[in-house]
Amino acid sequence: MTAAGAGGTFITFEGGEGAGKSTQIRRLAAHLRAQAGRPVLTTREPGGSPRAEAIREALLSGLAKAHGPFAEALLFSAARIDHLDTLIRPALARGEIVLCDRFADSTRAYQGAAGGLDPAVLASLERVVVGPTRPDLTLVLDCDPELGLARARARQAADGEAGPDRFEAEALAFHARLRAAFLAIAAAEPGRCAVVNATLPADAVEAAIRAVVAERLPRLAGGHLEMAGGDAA
Ligand code: T5A
Repeated sequence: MTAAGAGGTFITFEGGEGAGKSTQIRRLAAHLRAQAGRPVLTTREPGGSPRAEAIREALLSGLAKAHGPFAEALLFSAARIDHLDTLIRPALARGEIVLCDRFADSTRAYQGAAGGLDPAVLASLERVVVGPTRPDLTLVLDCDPELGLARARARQAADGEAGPDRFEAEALAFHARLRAAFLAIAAAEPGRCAVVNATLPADAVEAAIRAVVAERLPRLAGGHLEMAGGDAA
């Protein structure tokens, strides 16, 4: 049985803005689809289900900002509850591999360490919201926040998107606290988390991620998934 408490495997990607999470999720999903021989679901937070995507709009447009970080944490949690109930847990129960772009560590880092909420309160909230559905592996993509924000800006310009969203618009000091928070989470939970140097070119980051997955979840990425007896994680 996996840490997520089901037959599937739950991998989350975390890190600051523009670290390359979306890019690397797409690449790992393609690799695992070819190697693992079972369905791979990619999803994101906030969002991933219709009701959670509606909450995402309110959060990233800045509509909820005036209510303060605790209200924002509650909204991220409400989105997470629906996402878990309607998408993640059913996929894990079917034995699928779920790759999620951000999860509960983002609440700890953004609303907690950078936003100033009491970590004990957030830990209680996380216990209620996430329950036993803990990631089997969390890949923390680490890079200098200035580099990540520049990448995010370049992508927005290329895609013709509007300016920075609610969190990208925060001061550099906020993003520096985020980086420290993600590294602290990884240091506190080394069995679950692995830090990947995201300043490298995308191909090198991809290779590093594949190496971590091969080491931590060997039967998943090794091309010879043993279905008998359940998941490898
Ligand atoms: N949030 C979220 C909270 O505050 N609390 C929570 O509980 C949760 C779940 C989500 C926001 O919500 C906050 C955090 C966020 O602020 P989002 O739009 O989903 O908003 O934000 P991000 O997850 O940060 O998404 P980004 O797209 O900004 O960053 P990614 O996914 O890390 O980066 P990616 O892959 O899109 O890459 C960005 C650009 O860089 C290039 C890509 O091609 C792309 O153009 N790139 C690289 N360039 C050079 N070298 C590399 N290695 C590169 N990798 C990617």
